[in-house]
Parts: sequence; C-alpha cells; structure tokens
Amino acid sequence: MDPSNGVQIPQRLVELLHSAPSIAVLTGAGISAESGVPTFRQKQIGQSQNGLWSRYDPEELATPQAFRRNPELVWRWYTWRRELISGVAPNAGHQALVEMEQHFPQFTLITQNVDGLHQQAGSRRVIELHGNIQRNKCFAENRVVGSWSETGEIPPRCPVCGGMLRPDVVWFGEPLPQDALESAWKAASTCQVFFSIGTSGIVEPAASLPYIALHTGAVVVEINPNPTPLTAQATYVLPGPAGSVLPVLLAALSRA
Ligand code: BJW
Repeated sequence: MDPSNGVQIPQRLVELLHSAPSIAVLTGAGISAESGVPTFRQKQIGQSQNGLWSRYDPEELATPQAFRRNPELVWRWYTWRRELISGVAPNAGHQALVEMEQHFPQFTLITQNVDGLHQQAGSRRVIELHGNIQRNKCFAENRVVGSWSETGEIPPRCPVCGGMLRPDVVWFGEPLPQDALESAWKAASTCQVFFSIGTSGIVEPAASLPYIALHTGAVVVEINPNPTPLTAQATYVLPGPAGSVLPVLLAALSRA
C-alpha cells in the first residue's frame, strides 16, 4: 500500500520548511470535518447527520440579530453543537499539527474553529479568532460566565445581571477579540511559510491573513480538497483532506 495515499509533497517545499524559522497556520472547519464536526458551508453527505438542524442555515443562526429574534432557538442550536463536539476526538490532521509545532522555532496556530479540538489534540498555543463554544458570556454585558443556576429557562440567565447567556463565539457583525487578531496579524506578516488549511477563505478578517503573508513575501500553502478564492494565488496547493495530507507532509519533514 502507498503510505502517502497519493499525496505529493514538492521537495522544494520540504527544503524551504527546513530553513524556515517561522511558520503560521490558519485552520478552518475543514480540519475538524474528519472528526465528524459538520463544516459551516458544505452540505453534509447524508443530511440526517444534522437531523433537526439540517433545515437551518448556520450563517443565519450565527448572528446577534438571530439571537435577539429567537434566543431559545439559537441557544438550542449551540447546545446541540456542544454535545456533538463533546462526542468527537481530534483526527490525524490535528495530531500532525501538534508534532509540526516541535519542528519550528516559531510556530503560530491560528484557528477560526470554536471546537477546541486543536487544544484537545495537544497544540499548546492556539489563537482562537472566533471564540470557543464551550464558554458562555452575558449577552447584555459581555461578561464570561462559568456557572449559573438552572431554572429551566432557555437561554439561562447571567448570575450577575440577569441578562441572557450566549456562547462566547464571534457572530457576524461582531468584532474579533483584539489580542487574538493582533497576534494573528503579526504571525501572518512575519512568517516565512503560511498554511491555510480547511477554510473556504470567505469570512473576514481571517480570510485576509494569507494575503498579508503573501504581501510580506511568505510562501503560502493551501490544504483543501476543494478550490477556494485563495487557490489561484497560493504558492503551493496540496489538494486533499487535511487528515491525509498533513501526516504525509510531517513524514516528509521528519525524513529529510
Ligand atoms: C476540508 C476538509 C478536509 C472540507 N480537509 N479541508 C469585508 C468584506 C466583506 C464582508 C466583511 C468584510 N469584513 C467583515 C465582513 C463581514 C463578515 C464577513 O466576513 N462576511 C462574509 C461572509 C462576506 N465578517 C464579520 O462580520 C466578522 N466581524 C467583523 O469583521 O467585525 C468588524 C467589526 C469591528 C468593530 C466593531 C464591530 C464589527 C466576524 C466573523 C465571525 C464569523 N463567525 C463564524 C461563526 C462562529 C461561531 C460558530 O461556530 O457558530 O465563524 S461564521 C463561520 O465561518 C465560522 C467559521 O469560523 C467561519 C469560517 O468558515 P470556515 O472555517 O472557512 O468553514 P467553511 O464551512 O466555510 O469551509 C470549510 C472548508 O473546509 C471548505 O473549503 C472545504 O472544502 C474544506 N474541507 N473537508 C481539509 N477533510
């Protein structure tokens, strides 16, 4: 059997990675797809996987407007997603990134995912651009809330001000956490190699990060089974699922 699963890693890229002190990686929903977490924009094969929620468009639920209109619906959607995430495990793609972290003096992992699977795999420093689904905060006062009394009300109430609780994630129209965005910007503008993995690359400001890297002279590598707006401009495109491509890339790095 071919251990590379047909994935070809250009030798020039391997050589470059050996001499690159600083690497930045941006991940999106695609890296968690092989763990069983549905991506945001792709219709899943066998919609029954999403059951009740397949008729809702995630882009329309992940907004403050949707929450104001129907807080119970949005809270229940996040409860379903939290439960789904609690039942899955990191995959070979997440694990390869943990090992890649050891290879480079500077390695910055930036994720748009809210599922915490990079941390669960063992990645030490993860910049979460869009928050984390396991945390909650007060919708009225933005305070992170760890516990509350269960009264049966959905969504539950903030123990301090009585406002509604919501997940601590970034919805459309909301600003990203300033420190996370600044760190991501810095990593993109100072790295030698930038990886864009499993993201459709259409949600700003994260979508701009590979272009910042290109602009400052970095090599940009895209890993995705499908083309994206970045594909034509990426220096290298490694087409395929992250869970297959990343372990082969890691093996090529370790061999040389
Ligand atoms: C695989 C695979 C496998 C499958 N292996 N790959 C400039 C221009 C136009 C619009 C804007 C702009 N600037 C801002 C905006 C507005 C908006 C925006 O970008 N809209 C666009 C949709 C047009 N941006 C915002 O509103 C952001 N806020 C902001 O800019 O605020 C400014 C502000 C400043 C000051 C005050 C107030 C405001 C916020 C964006 C927040 C995004 N939030 C979400 C939800 C998070 C919570 C939750 O999960 O519920 O984040 S939306 C959703 O999209 C989620 C994701 O992180 C994000 C990106 O999606 P991702 O990860 O790329 O997933 P998919 O599904 O799109 O793609 C999956 C990919 O995987 C595909 O390519 C597959 O092929 C691939 N794949 N299997 C590898 N095995």
